[in-house]
Amino acid sequence: MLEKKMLINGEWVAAKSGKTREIIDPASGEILAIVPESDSEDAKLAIAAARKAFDQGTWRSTPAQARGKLLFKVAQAIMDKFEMFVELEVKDCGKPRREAEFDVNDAANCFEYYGGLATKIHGHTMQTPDGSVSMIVREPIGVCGQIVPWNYPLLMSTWKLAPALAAGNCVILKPSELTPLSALELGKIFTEVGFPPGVVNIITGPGAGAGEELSTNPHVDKVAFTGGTVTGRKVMGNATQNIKNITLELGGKNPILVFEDCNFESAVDWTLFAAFANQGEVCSAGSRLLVQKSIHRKFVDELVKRVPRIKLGHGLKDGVVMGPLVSSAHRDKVESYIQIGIKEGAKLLCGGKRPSGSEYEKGNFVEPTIFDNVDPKMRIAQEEIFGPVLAVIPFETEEEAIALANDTEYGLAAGVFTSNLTRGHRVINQLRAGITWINNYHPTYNEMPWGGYKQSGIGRELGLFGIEAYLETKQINIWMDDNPVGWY
Ligand code: TXE
Repeated sequence: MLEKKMLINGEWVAAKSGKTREIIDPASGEILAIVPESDSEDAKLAIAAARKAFDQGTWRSTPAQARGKLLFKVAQAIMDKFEMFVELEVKDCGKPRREAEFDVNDAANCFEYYGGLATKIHGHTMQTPDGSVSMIVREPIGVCGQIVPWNYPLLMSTWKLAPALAAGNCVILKPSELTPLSALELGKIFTEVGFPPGVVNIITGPGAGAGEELSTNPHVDKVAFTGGTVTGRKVMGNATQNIKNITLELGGKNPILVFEDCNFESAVDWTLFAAFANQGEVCSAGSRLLVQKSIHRKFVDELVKRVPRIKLGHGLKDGVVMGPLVSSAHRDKVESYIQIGIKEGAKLLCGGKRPSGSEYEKGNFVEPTIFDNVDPKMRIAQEEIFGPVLAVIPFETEEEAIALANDTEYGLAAGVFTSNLTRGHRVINQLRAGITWINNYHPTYNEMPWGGYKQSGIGRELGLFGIEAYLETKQINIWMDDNPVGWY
């Protein structure tokens, strides 16, 4: 079994307390590795290392071109270790191989994208009424605490690290305590390609302790968090103590709006993908299907008919397209929501239970589940389940669909299916969501901003917005007249 260390100030170290945690393959129950269980003391050391690296200026004064080139090297190194990262992501968090392959490619592309953007950070000059020369320059924010979840361990780490480093910040990344392995492998790459010590620190361990230190410590200038809304609220509360810059990417209860004039085949396909990709453990998962009454029956029948095509199993096995949930605790949560749905009176059309068979006995599997006749006020229609559970709500009119779509505390993502693009656009314009799709669902691009309205978060990741989130803005005014101003 592999015993891992974490990365602080360019050194691979154990937790000061000596505590460790077993990392488990959620499909097989196999112990994959043992990692340090850091606490606030370790986090303080990592913060001090990042602070020193930032204040000494080595990284932020490294020419942008050189910073960009190092990020290109990270991208290349990820591709050189492609198969290792794919297997690690599958084993660590339970996703199917083809989704892990997408993630690893996307992570490399993201480092490349921000490597390119490093040289495009620039300010402005402004004309002023008194003839002084006024400039606006962009600078890194400083020390950034970055806290990421377990559903896309490599990709979420990348979305945080790549823009922050391109902008010249120094970082402490804390992966989820459940899935730290790909982040530690990324750490190796950072040291191999030549990042100076302290610029990237990676600490493993739980939110209480290490995570809280990152969001409260006064030497951290920014905290960037992806995770559940409940935890996000805590992180935000902690960060207010010293007015940290903050980015939050939180949960969702995202609607898929299917109109009677949709391309039926395509809408069915995308709906299944929206709901069940990555076992539904996706912040942007389409977890509420709003379908027009005239096609409701036919549409739902077709979904149910196709569900058996979703083969569950260990993500490395041929043909498997859905893995287990990340932990037994999380499966308990998802199963409790299924029971809530049944008690609330929703009609269980398929799934709702664990698959039978010896290959599933040691894993946290739950069958793809569809509830029909869901009342919009039910908990399964309002709360984020974060598993393979789709709630179907029929509607009559466009106005009703829009009202239903907006009727949750979340505002992350939404999809609309219609052959009438005018309608599609009209509907999207009225949806309170940051990521939207017409006639597709889920495609994401490193070049496009990612984030939500309402309680789905604050700020945006990716694209130009993603680098903005890691930059300060300074004005410099240069007086151009040698004569004394003569004010007094
Ligand atoms: O995530 P948490 P959990 C949702 C989903 C899920 C629920 C709980 O609904 O069921 O959240 O999942 C760190 N201070 N999402 O408990 O707690 C933690 O160590 C600082 C949505 O696993 O949000 C991990 O690194 N950090 C989601 C990270 O926060 C703290 C992805 C996320 O954990 C902390 C995952 C604290 N007090 C879950 N407590 C999405 N939006 O993609 C925990 N952490």
